[in-house]
Amino acid sequence: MVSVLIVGQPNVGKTSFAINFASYLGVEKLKLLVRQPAGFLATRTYQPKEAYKKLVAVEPHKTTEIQSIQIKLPMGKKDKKIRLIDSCGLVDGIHSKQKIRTAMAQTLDQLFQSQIILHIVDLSQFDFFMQLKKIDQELYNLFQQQPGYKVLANKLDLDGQERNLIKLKNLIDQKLIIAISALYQQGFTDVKAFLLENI
Ligand SMILES: Nc1nc2c(ncn2[C@@H]2O[C@H](COP(=O)(O)OP(=O)(O)O)[C@@H](O)[C@H]2O)c(=O)[nH]1
Ligand SMILES: [Mg+2]
Repeated sequence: MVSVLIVGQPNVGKTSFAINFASYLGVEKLKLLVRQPAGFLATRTYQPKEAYKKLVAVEPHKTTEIQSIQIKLPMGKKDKKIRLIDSCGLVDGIHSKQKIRTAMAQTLDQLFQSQIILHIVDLSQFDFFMQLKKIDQELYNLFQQQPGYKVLANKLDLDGQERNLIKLKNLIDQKLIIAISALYQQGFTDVKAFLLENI
């Protein structure tokens, strides 16, 4: 099974993308491996709406993280199974909480085991920073040559984001960018096409 890893900083929309993309691909029941607050993993079944309410957080690093969703992609007469993996947000520096440091280390491990990496950045954060954050730049430097790598420029639905998209296109190779709105399922056709080309 092909692993598709979703990475990026906290709050960029990784979980929103995972749930809404699965829903876009026709998954009605999301069977999720979810890490419980006590630390162990358990399988839970959710409808997309329910999953969204439970797992999308306004505050970063919600402890109950999705681990993975299995999805069938229609390929000709056959279906191809993929594993969509939502990861803990990566941040610059060393996080003060042990639990989050461990989760970040797991994400780094996953990075080198996944054929496809969807690196999500939040366009609306560009107002303040004008350049990629260090961790985003490092991910980009590491994986830009890899065929299964794309940068998903998220939150295109918010005001003024077209301008930030242009800024982003000046910073990194535009061929590697897909502009999306994880919330409104914008750009999902392109993401699906990219996956079909690479699995
Ligand atoms: N406007 C807008 N908000 C979004 C979008 N995607 C995510 N968000 C919001 O960003 C916040 C963080 O989303 P979440 O999926 O939990 O981010 P994660 O920490 O990367 O998993 C939530 O308040 C979401 O509703 C988007 O495409 N557009
Ligand atoms: Mg999340």
